[in-house]
Amino acid sequence: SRMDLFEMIQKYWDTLFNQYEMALNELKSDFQIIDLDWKTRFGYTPIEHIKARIKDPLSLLKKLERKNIALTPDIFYTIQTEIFDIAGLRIVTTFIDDVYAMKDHIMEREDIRIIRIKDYIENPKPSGYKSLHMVVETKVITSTGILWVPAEIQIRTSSMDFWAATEHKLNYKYEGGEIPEDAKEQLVELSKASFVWDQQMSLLRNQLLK
Ligand code: 0O2
Repeated sequence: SRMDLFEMIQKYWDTLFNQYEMALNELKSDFQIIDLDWKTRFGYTPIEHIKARIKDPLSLLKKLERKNIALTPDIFYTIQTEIFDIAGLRIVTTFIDDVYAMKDHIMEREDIRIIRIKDYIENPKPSGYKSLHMVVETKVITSTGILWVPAEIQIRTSSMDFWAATEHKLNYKYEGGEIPEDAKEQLVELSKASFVWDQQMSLLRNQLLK
């Protein structure tokens, strides 16, 4: 049953949790270094802030249900091979170009392998959600050898982040139920409006850099 599975997830959580915690420490530190490096080298860093999180068990359970993953005893193997966002890093940048500069940087790193990239800036979700998602494996060196641990890196501008954080809270209020159609439409409009800020800021940046 759902409850049995939830208990099982909690039991195995510590075992699973460790490698994701290691991966997150690694990723967090990687981008703090990049932030410092770009600041000192160019007097400018594209990073506004970085946020790291481990997916909580309830959110994992919901995702398993959403993906119709069978609740069999090999579930912990399945989790490791099917769910890539247990370790999550969010990088919030100043300008749209910075999102792609970060992406290019990540693609060049030897300690990060790219599994797949989803560009919800080019192709926003029906909700209006915009962000660049990179599913990666990050290199972790342990006492017994090298581990490549899956993680999801979300890269977006402050304006996209403001929209996503607020939309998430509004949706949370309606958890279980669907938020009204009219509210959904307003959120899509707000997403478009917030993108105008990003575009205008980019134009201004280009003018000033000339
Ligand atoms: P939380 O709280 O971040 O853990 P896949 O992993 O590709 O098989 P999925 O889950 O559809 O399938 O991947 P996707 O859509 O690339 O990324 C999901 C994550 O993106 C979500 O994580 C959110 O963080 C974010 N996201 C996606 N769509 C929206 C949206 O409409 N609004 C907001 N605010 N965020 C969104 P989780 O697991 O839902 O939650």
